[in-house]
Amino acid sequence: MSQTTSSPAYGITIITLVIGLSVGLGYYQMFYLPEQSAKPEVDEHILHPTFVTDINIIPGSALETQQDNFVPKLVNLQLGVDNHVIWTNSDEVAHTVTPDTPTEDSFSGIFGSTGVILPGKTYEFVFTEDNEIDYHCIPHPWMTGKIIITKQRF
Ligand SMILES: [Cu+2]
Repeated sequence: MSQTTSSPAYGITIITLVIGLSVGLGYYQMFYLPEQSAKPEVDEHILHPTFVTDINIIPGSALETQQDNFVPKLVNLQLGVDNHVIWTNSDEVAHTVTPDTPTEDSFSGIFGSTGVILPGKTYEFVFTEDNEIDYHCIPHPWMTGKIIITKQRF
């Protein structure tokens, strides 16, 4: 007889296969997949840089006639040094920090304030990748700023 379908060994093989597959699948779903979709590993120095960079939304920023609004307007950041940015709204009007084109940091997520930054409130973001971002304020599009993030130069 060449057919072994009825032999108990065949059944055991099937069971072993099924168990093996389930264990493999379980591992894939519980350990492999979450690890794949988890946030990338980012250097501690980049997550907690030496300095915080402050950008002030100065009083009167809502006025189109006023040249200064985001101060400083152009900011050069170095990863691991000063890539943690805090915008403070010192104006009496609500403003936004909105990138000209949608920008996402693979660790910190989507860049830009969700909704408005109320007077006296802040918006902060930790940049973890080199990038060049032009941003503006939605209610006052003449308010613009630029962030340039570079890797450490050593
Ligand atoms: Cu504004």
